[in-house]
Amino acid sequence: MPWLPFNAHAMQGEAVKPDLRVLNDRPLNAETPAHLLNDATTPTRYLFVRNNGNPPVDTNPEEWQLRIEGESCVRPTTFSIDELKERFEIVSYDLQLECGGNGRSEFRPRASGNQWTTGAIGCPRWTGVRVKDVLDYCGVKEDAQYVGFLGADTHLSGDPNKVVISRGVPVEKAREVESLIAFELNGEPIPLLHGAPLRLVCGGWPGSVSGKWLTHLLIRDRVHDGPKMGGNSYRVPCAPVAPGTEVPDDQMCIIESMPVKSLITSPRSGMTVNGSQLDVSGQAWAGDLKVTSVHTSVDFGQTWQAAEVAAPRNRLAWQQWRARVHFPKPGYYEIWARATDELGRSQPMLIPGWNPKGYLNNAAHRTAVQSV
Ligand SMILES: Nc1nc2c(c(=O)[nH]1)N[C@H]1C(S)=C(S)[C@@H](COP(=O)(O)O)O[C@H]1N2
Ligand SMILES: [Mo]
Repeated sequence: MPWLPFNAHAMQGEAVKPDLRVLNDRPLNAETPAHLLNDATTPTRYLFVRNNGNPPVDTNPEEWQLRIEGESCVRPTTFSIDELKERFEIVSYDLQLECGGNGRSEFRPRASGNQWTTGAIGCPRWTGVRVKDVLDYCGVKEDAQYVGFLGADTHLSGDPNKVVISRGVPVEKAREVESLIAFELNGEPIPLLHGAPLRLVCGGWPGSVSGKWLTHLLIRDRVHDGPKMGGNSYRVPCAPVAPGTEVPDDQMCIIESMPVKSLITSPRSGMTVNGSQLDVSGQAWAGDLKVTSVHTSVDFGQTWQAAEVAAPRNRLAWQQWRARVHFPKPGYYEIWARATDELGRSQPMLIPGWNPKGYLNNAAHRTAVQSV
């Protein structure tokens, strides 16, 4: 989608993302049905949208400025987008973006917030410059701990002094070669809903660290303390708790890498299948790690078969998998898929560790088919 001078399309999620399921239209939050996530690289029209505030009105890329500063920045510097492009190497990666609250709708007691089912995930192609190169140019002091972001979106309250969200990542994550200050999504200027004209992308971590409408990177001498870094936001109990427990603030830990997870993207749930065999495919990802295997079951987990799993297109990209499943006789079947990461951890079949805001639900995905 070309850059538009006004945010005319910001309030029209239906028009811009006609295939997504809208969970909230002010601000727009919309998720992708599993069967539309079959592509190796997620097309922009199928990428979920998660907005905490209102997108900025003026996102002219020619006037946009990115300011690098903070206690642990040696040479605070302001860049235009053209200067970023001229000074630093431009690179592209397929990077997974998954909302920390993906799967929230299944937690009991319920967690407040967007009731995401399975669709707050995508793996599109991002183009930009490396955060690392920009940090090196500006100088990072030895005491640096975190890189935080500020964006130009505005608070829903209308209060211009309120920051919508300002999260960040430890310096080591920011310095990974795949961590980008991106200006293109799938080869086009980033559209307004996804953070035009500039955003941070740190794949494999909760989507909330990938700041949209990026105006500032703050090199901090402490764990970044912007809005949504504390309390129950993007934090989970450091030790497991019983569902419904009120957890003291000092016992909550910041979510880092997302856990292993997978989706069945074909067949679409509810299909009728002719014959006794079916080709099944999907995506699997494991935060900072690789997926080493995916298994499928059509007998409610009594037996499992190994699927074929492709290599990721690059680190932090999801992996396509496929399998041929067999139905012993006509009838109703559920296809279950379960991925395992490099450390041997696989997806639970049931909802994992309850937490106050309903993050990190990586329970296995299931689809239903009728074999005739
Ligand atoms: N400035 C800003 N950045 C933001 C957000 C936001 O509301 N404002 N939402 C975050 C969250 S919670 C997620 S999951 C991702 C969603 O990115 P997308 O809308 O491009 O899919 O952006 C993150 N970056
Ligand atoms: Mo998110």
